[in-house]
Amino acid sequence: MTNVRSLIFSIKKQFTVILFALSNKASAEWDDLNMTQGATAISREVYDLHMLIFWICVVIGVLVFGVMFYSMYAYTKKKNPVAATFHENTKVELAWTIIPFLILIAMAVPASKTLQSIYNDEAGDINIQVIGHQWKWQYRYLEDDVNFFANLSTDLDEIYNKVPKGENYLQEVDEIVVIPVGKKVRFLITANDVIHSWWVPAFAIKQDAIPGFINTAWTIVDEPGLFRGKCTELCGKNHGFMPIVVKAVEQDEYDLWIKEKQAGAIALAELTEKDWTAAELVERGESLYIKNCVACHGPNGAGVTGIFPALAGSDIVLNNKTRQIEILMEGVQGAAMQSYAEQLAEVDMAAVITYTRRSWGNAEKGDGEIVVPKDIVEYKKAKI
Ligand code: HEC
Ligand SMILES: [Cu+2]
Repeated sequence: MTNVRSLIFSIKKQFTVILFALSNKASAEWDDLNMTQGATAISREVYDLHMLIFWICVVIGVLVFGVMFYSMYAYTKKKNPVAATFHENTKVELAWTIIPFLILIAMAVPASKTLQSIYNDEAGDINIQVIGHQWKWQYRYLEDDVNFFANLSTDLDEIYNKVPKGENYLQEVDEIVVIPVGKKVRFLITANDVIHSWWVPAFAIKQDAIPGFINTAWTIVDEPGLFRGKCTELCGKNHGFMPIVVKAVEQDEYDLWIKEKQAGAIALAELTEKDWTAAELVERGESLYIKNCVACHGPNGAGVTGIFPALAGSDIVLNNKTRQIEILMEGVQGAAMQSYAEQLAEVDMAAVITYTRRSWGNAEKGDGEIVVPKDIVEYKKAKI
């Protein structure tokens, strides 16, 4: 008995606390609970639709519950001992069929209009191919020949709770997608391995990325700004680790960015010609390893037993340079080990391979040979 009483008491107390908290919430905080308005005409349309339907539901709710509570109050057995009988009342039944039907149609009309504009797949002023990989996004600017991968840039120490988590924890990447404001940007979304989904709430874009299919989405952003999103299709171990960051900038800033990207690609190609020492390659390779390989092979090259092989002490990494290059260039069919041929320039490919051959005691145990960019160039030539 006392248990029940104390339970009721604690429920009452919590209820009062909740009511108190609710009544004190500023309206700005209420906005936090609602869907965002986003940054584009479409996203605002979606928001308005959401509010419209929400209020229709509120009105219906108030009416239905109003009638219900009123009846419960006004027609108690005491006040109204003999119940009315209106079984199979045709008029009432027609009314409660036709009225909801009309309400549904009325809601479907504006919703379909918005959906239609969302599904417009005509070419944009700028067309960007978006490719989902386990677990990163690749972006190809089709007109400008710019191509890069965006990897999660959150520090591993934050992820493993060794240091406090930063403001944009798991929402930050090393390469931001830049687009100009006021231009129609079309995204051609697909995937390389499993199904992913490209979601940027501020643009009201949420589109599945499916291997072998190209789904489109588009946006016109009005104002410069930084927008964050994430993969929203459960795609494996690091599904929560492939965020999206898009920056909308003025046209001249965009043009500059494209030029820089193109110049960067040329500079990278030139680095291939340089004579590299082992130390230089290892230095360059470390950050590339952390960015591209750590998710599976681990920070110390120890891998995950039974799933991802250790690179520390691996026979291939110790003694079989040729096979190692082949694995990195082609991937391993049917395994999570993908091809890095497109993701890493020759110099970076050589650097990351050399890094694994020289780290974690591998240099002492194996043949210690390094891989230089020319090896990769030659591998590519032999393939053609
Ligand atoms: C998504 C997980 C994943 C990522 C990321 C990844 N690998 Fe792998 N890697 C694997 C798997 C799984 C295998 C085993 C493939 C097989 O033989 O079945 C493998 C095999 C290898 C092997 C052969 C090792 C052996 O002893 O068989 C090397 C070398 C290697 N990976 C290097 C790398 C490098 C370098 C990177 C980064 C550029 C990288 N991997 C990124 C999953 C991954
Ligand atoms: Cu994904």
